Amino acid sequence: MEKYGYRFSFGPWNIHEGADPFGPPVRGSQTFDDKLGVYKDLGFDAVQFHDDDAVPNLGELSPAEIRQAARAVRRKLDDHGLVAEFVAPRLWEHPMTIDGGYTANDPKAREYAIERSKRAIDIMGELGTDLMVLWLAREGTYMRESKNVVKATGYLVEAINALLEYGPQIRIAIEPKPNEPMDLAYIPTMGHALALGYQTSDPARMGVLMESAHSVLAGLDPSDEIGYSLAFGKLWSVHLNDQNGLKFDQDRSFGAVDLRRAFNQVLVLDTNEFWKVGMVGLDVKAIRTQPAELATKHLSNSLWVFLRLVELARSLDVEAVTNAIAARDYEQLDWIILSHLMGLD
Ligand code: GLO
Ligand code: MG
Repeated sequence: MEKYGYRFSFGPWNIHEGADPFGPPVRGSQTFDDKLGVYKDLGFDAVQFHDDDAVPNLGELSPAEIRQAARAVRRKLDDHGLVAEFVAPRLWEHPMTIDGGYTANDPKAREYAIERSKRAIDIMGELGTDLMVLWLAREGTYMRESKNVVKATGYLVEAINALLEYGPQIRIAIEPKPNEPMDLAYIPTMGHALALGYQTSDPARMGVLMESAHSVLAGLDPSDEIGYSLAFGKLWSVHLNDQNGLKFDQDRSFGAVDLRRAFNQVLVLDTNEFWKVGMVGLDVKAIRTQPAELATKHLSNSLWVFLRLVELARSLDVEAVTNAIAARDYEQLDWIILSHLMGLD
């Protein structure tokens, strides 16, 4: 398979049991080891981790034991010829993070969130990755008046500074999302994430991860969100997927809803040589009704769509595009793109 220099990743949560807020699992669960076994067959190179994907019982272990458990996971990765792309502290399930992690009103909860994130940095060291991803799931409000946004923003900067100091080698990529689980998230877009990074003690080690569905939920265009952060040299990873309008976060297969929107994401990534900078993460979920034995097709389909769109990006008639733009013939530009996507040119 020609991969044009791109490396692909996903997380264990992308092979899932299909539970949603209104119903139980519809597929049996697979062990982490089972999941590791399918990465290469599906064409993937790297694993994305939550801290507890790597060390499930980390709450019961000492820091030394957590490191030891992470070392065992590293050996499994090595055995499969895989690497870790990033580790993300899961700050949205534990009772101490019920009201948010870094921005909780309770100082003990904020301390828990920072300490837990330090353990994630320990795990990163053992797994051999310098990248931490912060999806700030509960850093926001269900009720606007319940937190002080000015204070909360300060808490976010303080927490990140503490992590940058604890891990002098690490880089942190913020994954913005405007809502879900919260009504209103504090860091909803690339612009918010970038600005926060520049406010920390070491802006050079602060970047972003763009997820297509999150950009759509924010009412923004994913390719512009990608391009904006690329312009600052700050796009360090992506979660490509698709999203059918403003509703629950769907994590549909890449390109499944809007192929042209997917093409534009690939076009901006590819023309800016993203393969040299970061991996292509596919944060996709099989739809709930997919039978268990077929519940990895969303991953391989997304990867294939990406690679096919790379080919289409590279074979786009740039001269025809330039001429159409020069003539301000935007109907022609529309046609060039659509006919290219439909294979008519
Ligand atoms: C949810 C997010 C989530 C993160 C993952 C890594 O909406 O997309 O899947 O990407 O937890 O931090
Ligand atoms: Mg994501």
